[in-house]
Amino acid sequence: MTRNSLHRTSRFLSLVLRHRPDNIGIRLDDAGWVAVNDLLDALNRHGHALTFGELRRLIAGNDKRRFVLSADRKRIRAAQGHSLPLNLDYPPAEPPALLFHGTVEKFLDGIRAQGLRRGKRHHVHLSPDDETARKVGARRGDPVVLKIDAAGMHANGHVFHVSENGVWLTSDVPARFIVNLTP
Ligand code: HQG
Repeated sequence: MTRNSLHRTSRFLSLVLRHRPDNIGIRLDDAGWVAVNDLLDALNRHGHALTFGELRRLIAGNDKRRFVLSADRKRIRAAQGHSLPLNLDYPPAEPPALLFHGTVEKFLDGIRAQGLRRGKRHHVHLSPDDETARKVGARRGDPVVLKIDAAGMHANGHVFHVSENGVWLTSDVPARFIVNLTP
């Protein structure tokens, strides 16, 4: 398999494991897992033939570690980013003092008025460092990085989770906890 076709399959896998398992006729369990064998069979039937070895290469080579194998390597799921109503069962975790959110200028008025909202996703996504947040913002244009007083939120009862691939998740971020949101 070429790098290009692995990349294409990886994007398709994001779609299937986060949003549309029905596209290839599979079901995810309540925590987003599916048996690797069932997934490979279904991908085969839908024009994305893949061996287990290629799947492992795809998982290891994924820039954001979007996919995770279970410890026994029999099941797979997306680490985060779902729009399906699942419970990823990440335990609550104590966040670092500061977290970062990458966005763009045009969203700042909305963020000032409402704080960070999760929209269609399960959570607001926060990055552990400025550089990662910059990349997230750059998906939409000139990035603006917001600094979040995560320690302050945590002290005020906000619950955080951290995904297997290091994304910090929380339900919403009230504007008062955004340290550098200029009026
Ligand atoms: C903005 C990618 C107006 C928010 C990334 C963001 C991430 C508001 C956009 C993951 C707002 C939502 C998630 C408000 C938030 N008013 N705009 N009140 N509150 N926004 O894509 O964080 O490649 O749902 O700033 O790397 O950009 O998919 O969230 O710009 O980890 O693995 O509304 O997606 O990962 O956009 O990205 P998104 P996000 P993957």
